[in-house]
Amino acid sequence: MDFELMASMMCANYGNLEKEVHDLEKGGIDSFHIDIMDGRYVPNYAMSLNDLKFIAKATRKPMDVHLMIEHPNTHIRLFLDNLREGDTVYIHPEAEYHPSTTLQAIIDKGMIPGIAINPGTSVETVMEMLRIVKKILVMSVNPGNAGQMYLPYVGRKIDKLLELKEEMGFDLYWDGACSAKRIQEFAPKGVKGFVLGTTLLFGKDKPYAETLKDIRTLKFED
Ligand code: S6P
Ligand code: MG
Repeated sequence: MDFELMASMMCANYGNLEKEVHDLEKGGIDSFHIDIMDGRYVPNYAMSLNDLKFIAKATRKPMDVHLMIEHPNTHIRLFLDNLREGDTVYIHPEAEYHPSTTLQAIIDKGMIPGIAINPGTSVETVMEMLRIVKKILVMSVNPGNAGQMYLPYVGRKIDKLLELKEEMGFDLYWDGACSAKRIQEFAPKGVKGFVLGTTLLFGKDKPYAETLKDIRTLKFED
């Protein structure tokens, strides 16, 4: 089964970030998920602009930038100027008065526009934006931290979004508490990619290449 795997770099070992990037790359990761936080939109800081710049320089793989910041339009240039065409930028629509303006700025720079949908945000409130964006990042945990528990009520929202994706023209991605079981359940339904954090990839006594191979060779029911 074909699906993308993104490494959640806030979970990486910052003692040797360059090696982390190269090990993940060698292991076959598809892109690097960068969780940018401002301590206001979410109660945490995690990664910032310098982390993004460092990782973007250390690899040719795509960046998958998840902006958990208030009013992203105010600072969107800082991020876009440090990305390459084809990289993805997600904003949280409720963090902006005019999210479609910010999405347009992302499109104008040749990057892939996305929105991240919180567990408590309903599909109906973002319906118009589904036509503008190319990617939807469904949060299956509340944004702000790694290592949280999966919120099972998100599953129904994913099913709803999967019904709309062809007509509206977007792909669906999973962020939060991603386990092998979730991939086995949701990849066959049509979720295109999964952000891997502490649940499956980081902080284990296992080389990244081995974990990634195990995920790629997971068994799926017919
Ligand atoms: C959460 C963030 C996520 C996490 C990721 C961690 O605010 O957007 O990208 O880093 O979910 O994965 P895990 O398996 O530790 O929940
Ligand atoms: Mg994220």
